[in-house]
Amino acid sequence: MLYIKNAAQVATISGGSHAPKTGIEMERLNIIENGGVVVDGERIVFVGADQEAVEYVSRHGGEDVNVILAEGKTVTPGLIDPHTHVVFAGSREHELTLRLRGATYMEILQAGGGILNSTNKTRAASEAQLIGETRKRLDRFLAHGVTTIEAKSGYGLRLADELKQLRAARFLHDEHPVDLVSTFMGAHAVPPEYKSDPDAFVTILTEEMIPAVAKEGLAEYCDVFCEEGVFTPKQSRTILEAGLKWGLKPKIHADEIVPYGGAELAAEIGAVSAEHLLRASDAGIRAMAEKGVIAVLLPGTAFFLMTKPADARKMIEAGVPVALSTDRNPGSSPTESLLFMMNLACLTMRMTPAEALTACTINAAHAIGRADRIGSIEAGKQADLVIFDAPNIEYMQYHYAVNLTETVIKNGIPVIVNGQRNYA
Ligand code: IZC
Ligand code: ZN
Repeated sequence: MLYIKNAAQVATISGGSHAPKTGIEMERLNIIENGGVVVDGERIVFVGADQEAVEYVSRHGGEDVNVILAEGKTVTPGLIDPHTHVVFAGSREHELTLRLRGATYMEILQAGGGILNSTNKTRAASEAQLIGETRKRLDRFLAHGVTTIEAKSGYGLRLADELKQLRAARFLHDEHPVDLVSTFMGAHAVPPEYKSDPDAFVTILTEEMIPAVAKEGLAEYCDVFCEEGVFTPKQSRTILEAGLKWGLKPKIHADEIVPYGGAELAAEIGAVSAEHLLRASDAGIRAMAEKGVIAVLLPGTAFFLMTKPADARKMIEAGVPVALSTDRNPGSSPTESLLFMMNLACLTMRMTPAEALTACTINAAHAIGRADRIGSIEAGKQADLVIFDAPNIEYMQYHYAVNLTETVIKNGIPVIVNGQRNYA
C-alpha cells in the first residue's frame, strides 16, 4: 500500500469521467485541502481528508505501507498529453535560425524541409534507433509529470516506415512507464514521390496504409494535416472516412495556419478532437460545441512559431471542451514540458490555472478515450499521480518555466522520487 500523506492540496478533478468538462465546469477541480491519497497495487483506493486517510490506512494497510509525505505540496492526476509526434529521428534546430531570419514554417515545408526533412531521417533510421531516440523523450515527459501520451505516426509517409513508427510506439508502450496511445497520421504531408499527384497518395492512404495499420491493430485513431498546401478538406474527409470504416476514430489538425474549414469538418464527421485551431472560424467553433468535439490547443506551437495562439476564451465560452498538449515534434514544438504549456495557456491565452489543469487531465483523457481509467483522482482509477513542489494549483502557473515535478507515481509505482529517476 502507498499513502500520500497530508498534501496542501489534492486536485482530484473528479466528476468528469462520463463527459469532458465544459464552460464553468472546467474551473471545478474538487480540491481537497490537507488531503490524503491511498493506493493499493495499481489502483487508487481512497482519496479524501488526510485524517480519514490515516484511518483508512490503519484499517486496511497492515505492515507494509510506503508513506510519502506531501506537506506543503500539490497532488494532481498524472498529466496526459493528447497530441504528440514523439516517434521520429533527428532534430531540426537549423529551421529555428531560418525562421528567425524570416522564413515561414510553410515555406520551409514547401522547399522540401520541415516534415519532409524529418521523414528522410525517419525513413533512414532502424526501428531500434527510433526506439532509442524516442525513449529519451519519454523519460523527459515522465520527469515533467506526464504519464500518458498520444503518439502519431507521419514521418514515414510510406507503408513500411509508417508501420515502423507505430511498432516503435507499441514497443515503448510495453517497455516504458509512460503509456502511449497510437494514431495513424500517414496524411501528415505529401511525400516527394507523389508531389505531382497528391490524390494518388490519398488513394495509397485509404486503400493500402489504413487497412494495413488497422489489420495489425497498430492505431486507435486516424489524423490528417488539413491545411492549405497540405491536404484539402475534401481529401481530409476521404481519409478520415476510410479510417472510420476500418475502426480508426477521427482526429484532425485543423485551421493551424489559415482558416480552412477544419473545425467545421471535425464537427461534420464527428471527430473526437480538432487540434491547433489558431484560425478556426466562429461558425466552426459553434459547430464543435454542438457536437462536443474536443479542442486540443497547443500554445507551445504558437509560441515557438512566434504567432498568435488559439482563442481559448472564445472556445470555453462557446462550450467547447478544451484540452492542452505539447505537440511534441521536431519542427514546431520541441518540448516535453506540459507544465510549461499550461504556463503558456494561462499567460498567452488567458486560461485560468484551474482550466489549464482540467485541460491536461480529464479533458485530455477524453481526447484519447481513456477517461474511464485516468485523468482524475478517484477511488477505482489507475494510480497515476504527481506531487508538485507547489503549495496550490495557482502556484504551478505562477512559478513558470521551471519543472516543479517532485514525485511521479505510475500504475502505483513511484517512478520519479524527489525529482530523481527511480525505474530501470
Ligand atoms: O514536424 O513540423 N504541424 N505537423 C503539423 C507538425 C507541425 C510537425 C512537424
Ligand atoms: Zn501536430
